[in-house]
Amino acid sequence: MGIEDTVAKRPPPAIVGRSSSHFTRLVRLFAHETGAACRFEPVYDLASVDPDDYAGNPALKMPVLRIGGQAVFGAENICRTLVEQAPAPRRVVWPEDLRDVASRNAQELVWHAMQAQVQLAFGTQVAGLPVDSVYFAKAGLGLRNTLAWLEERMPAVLAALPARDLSLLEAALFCLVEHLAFRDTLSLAPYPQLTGFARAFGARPSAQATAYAFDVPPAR
Ligand SMILES: N[C@@H](CCC(=O)N[C@@H](CS)C(=O)NCC(=O)O)C(=O)O
Repeated sequence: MGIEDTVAKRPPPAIVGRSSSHFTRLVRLFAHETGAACRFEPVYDLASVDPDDYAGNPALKMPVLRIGGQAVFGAENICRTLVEQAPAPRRVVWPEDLRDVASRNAQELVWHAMQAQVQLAFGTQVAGLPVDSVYFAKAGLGLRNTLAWLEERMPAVLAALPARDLSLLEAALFCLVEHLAFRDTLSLAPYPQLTGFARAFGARPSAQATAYAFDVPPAR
């Protein structure tokens, strides 16, 4: 059997994650934007401690991209892999292309807010731990402070971004803001700039094709 036959027999790339997860949505959005035909494999049980349920990720985290017999762990790694393998080049602004402190801080804070969402949702909703613990109270306050920071500075940061088809910063911010609404984490009323940005970004076909939803396991 020749190498072409081996490659031809490889399964198409698959994104392993959850339709309700913002990190997963980020990579699904990039897959759509880059024209990558990826299957989707839902992780139904968030409490599973079997790495096989996370495509072999020892951290027991998603998303994971199965591609060419390998597993790529983590949203940013996966986005980079999808762009590298895209049939047509896309101009993407990556974190290392951010040239000023405000935009670099914005990227850091968007990642932070996404992680805080995971902390709050996993801790209080999945694990059922007390919401009034200082662990969650501090995370909630840090999240609101972060959103206020982004609300004030994001318009100038976005205006200063280089020419692009897509930036990781904008795509991640969109997934964050829509996720806050989807999970009803807090009122978005104090953040009109952020919700306005999400409304505009949400018109992209990639955003419309990746709406949040809860995956339902097949009936046995
Ligand atoms: N650094 C990881 C973080 C991914 C992450 O936190 N994913 C969440 C879902 S949105 C997860 O795996 N949650 C399950 C858990 O925390 O146990 C990435 O960038 O992909």
